[in-house]
Amino acid sequence: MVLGLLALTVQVYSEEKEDEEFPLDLEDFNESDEQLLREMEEKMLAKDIDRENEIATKLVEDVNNVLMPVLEIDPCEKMHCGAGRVCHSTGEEAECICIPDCPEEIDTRRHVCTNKNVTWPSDCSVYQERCFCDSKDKRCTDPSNSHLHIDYYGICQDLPGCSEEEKKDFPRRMRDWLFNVMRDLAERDELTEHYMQMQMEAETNMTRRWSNAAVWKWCDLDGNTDRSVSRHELFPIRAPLVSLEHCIAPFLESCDQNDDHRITLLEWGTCLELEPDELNERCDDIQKNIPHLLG
Ligand SMILES: [Ca+2]
Ligand SMILES: [Ca+2]
Repeated sequence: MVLGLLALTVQVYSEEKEDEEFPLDLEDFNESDEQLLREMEEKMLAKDIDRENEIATKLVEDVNNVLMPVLEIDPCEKMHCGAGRVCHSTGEEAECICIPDCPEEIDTRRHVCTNKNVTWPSDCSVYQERCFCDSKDKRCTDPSNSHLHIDYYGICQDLPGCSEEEKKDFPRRMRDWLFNVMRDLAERDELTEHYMQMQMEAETNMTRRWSNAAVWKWCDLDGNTDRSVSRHELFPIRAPLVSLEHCIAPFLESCDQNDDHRITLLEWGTCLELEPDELNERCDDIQKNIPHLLG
């Protein structure tokens, strides 16, 4: 869903060209950029759905285990393999193995630039290589690649710097952007009830306009719900945008004010130039809701 930020913004932008306050420089975007980001968004959304399905499956299992014994199950059905891995079953046993083949990506926007500043043909190929090197597979091309990760999408390039003036203006553009993305998701009915209410509040209460969107995005990024956003958790907002919006990387760096590699809600609010007392930690945690579902 996070990857949709830009795609959504593009869509809103095309509908609201007269809005001069609109953030991010998207004039250079064409339909195929939009299509690409939309697909990336769907990929992320699918991951969210997977997580929800996992929880739902677990609930059903718990109920079924009480009511009836477990019938024959595909051993891979319950396996969740990490990036670059797939489940492989041999009868009753299941294990995660390195993905044998990655789909070929011809579109250079789907290539990725790694932390070693080397362009790889796809995200899949990076995760596959890491898996090979992690598991000492002879297909690993360089043992140090067990720490390989994606820096950003697109081929490696000299990224233009973010000028002082742009840096100064960026928090405002980011606030606008987050608000517009949240509004767009609400219109498409893609927010949970909890965030839908926060969005409505943002529409009607000027003091909540920016802060609710900021809180929503921070909660959304905090995948493991430990109430801080790690560098890893910034990936969905950073990697697809770095080559398109050159101020996003320095902006995100500046958010971790105490340099402990985690962004607290207060730090997030501060770098978006919001007042601390406007920030209430109002995350909607699916996990936290489970006890209620069970009654
Ligand atoms: Ca976290
Ligand atoms: Ca910090």
